[in-house]
Amino acid sequence: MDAMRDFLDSTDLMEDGPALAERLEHDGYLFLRGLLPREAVLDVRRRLLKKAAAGGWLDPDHRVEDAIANPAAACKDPEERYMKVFRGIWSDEALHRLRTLPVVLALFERIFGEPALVHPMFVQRNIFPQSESFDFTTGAHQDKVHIGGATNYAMWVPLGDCRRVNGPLAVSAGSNHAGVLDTKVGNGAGGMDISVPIPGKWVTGDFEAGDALIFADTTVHCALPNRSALLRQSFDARYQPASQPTTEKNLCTYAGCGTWEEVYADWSSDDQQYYWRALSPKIVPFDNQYYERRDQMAFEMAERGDLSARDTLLRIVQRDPDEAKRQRAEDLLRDLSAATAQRHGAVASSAST
Ligand SMILES: O=C(O)CCC(=O)C(=O)O
Repeated sequence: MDAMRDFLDSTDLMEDGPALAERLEHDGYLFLRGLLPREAVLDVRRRLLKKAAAGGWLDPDHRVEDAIANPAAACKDPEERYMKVFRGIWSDEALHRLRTLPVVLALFERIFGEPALVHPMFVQRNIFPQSESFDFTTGAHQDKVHIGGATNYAMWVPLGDCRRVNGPLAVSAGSNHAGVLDTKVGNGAGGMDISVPIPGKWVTGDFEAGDALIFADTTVHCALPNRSALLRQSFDARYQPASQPTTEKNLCTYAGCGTWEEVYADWSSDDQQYYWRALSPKIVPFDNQYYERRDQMAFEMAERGDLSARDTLLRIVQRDPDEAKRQRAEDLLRDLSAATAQRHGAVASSAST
């Protein structure tokens, strides 16, 4: 990957729906400064950092608002120690409301020329600093294989200022024209990275709280490594024309976060709960071929003792509806752990002789 250039700033087009739509189609992304009110984003940042601190994710020797990560607590989705803290974060009422702010809905309505369906399912990310023993940098991938349905667009928003050193997102401009590219097992978010040369030109930038990056479901994107001491927090939500079909999984809660009733249990108001039902979204089946291929690759890797299959196996255990597959993944995880323990034992005994 060459040194990355800065995003093309589309803020000056913000009010011009057709011009935004044309640029989004051409480059595969839009970088918009100050789309969301900075104070609203910072408020959510404060709320989520409090939950992260309560879960032990932040260094207790620093102020919570400094967001300095506790390296000893470094963990990642979908590990259970991550999920234990994450469930409370994902259900945060103010976080959910950021995705559906009137300014955001109006922007997508201008781009689509019709009302937008905001997928109820969205991702909130907590990326611990990269270290020798920990790395959860998002690899280069496309969202279409994960989201399915009609063409949809992600909005990626950092919860606070996010400089290059903090690990913001990067996109390959123009890669949206290449269709769905071949994939391999990946270890970052999503667990499915591109396995072939990536078309387009990589761009990234420094974000301030309130800035947003919008990109198509075939636009290849990745994150820069988090080379700072801070926990990088962000969310990515998806939008599509309300007349177009989506898949059932986009109407569900985030995997491992319980039912909508459980998510809404602590909300202060029921305003906007189940908002999508009024739009009666059209549902089409999810195309599972990409996950099936990834999972078969992960099984074969694990059978060869390749530890990099671990995150995919964890995802299968947590998310796959097929019990036989879940069982196979659990058995392989057990074998990998036993092999790792044996290797550590052998290293320790050779060091002591
Ligand atoms: O925040 C990240 O590291 C990954 C985000 C991402 O892959 C997405 O928005 O689709």
